[in-house]
Amino acid sequence: MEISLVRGDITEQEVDAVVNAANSSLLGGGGVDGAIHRRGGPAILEECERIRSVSYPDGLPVGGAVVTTAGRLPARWVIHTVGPVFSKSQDRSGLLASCHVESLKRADEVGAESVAFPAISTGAYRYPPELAAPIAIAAVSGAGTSVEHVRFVLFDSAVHAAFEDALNAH
Ligand code: AR6
Repeated sequence: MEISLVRGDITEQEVDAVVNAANSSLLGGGGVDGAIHRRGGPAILEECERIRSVSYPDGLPVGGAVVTTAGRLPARWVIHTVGPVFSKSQDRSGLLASCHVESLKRADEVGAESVAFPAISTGAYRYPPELAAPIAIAAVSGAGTSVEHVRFVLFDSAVHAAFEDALNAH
């Protein structure tokens, strides 16, 4: 698998699937989630609502992932995952790793060969990028997936630098 890093906007990526840093409701929010629903249009939300009512009436658990259409985005699918909120007193790295592994399982199920990830949990969920980046890189590298290209799409320079350090150290 090839892992690349770019600075940019996840909604503009021309890949098979983009990953959404969602919340358990799957009904939208700010950050990556807001941008994906805004640019992808209502088809994504409709499918999320259906998934909620059929499979996850209590919400998608942290560390889980589901796949929907990408609506009007250049990608074909959106994989929605729920990252952990950072905690100083509890190690939630396993949940953050699970987001990546489960997302790649959904990608395998639909046959996506290229997947773009944002820096899950490093925004509203306050995970320090220097902790999140090595977890994300290790989880993706060890996932045992058929996905050939993983692209981390980082919005700001500090997060990009943290991922660059983690990739170099891996
Ligand atoms: N493209 C790429 N990265 C982005 C974009 C974008 N368009 N917008 C923000 N980022 P966040 P979380 C970066 O908050 O921490 C939502 O309300 C951002 O700078 O999107 O997992 C959900 O509904 C940060 O580095 O996700 C949840 O309630 C990273 O993406 C909650 O936020 C993740 O920031 C999830 O929080």
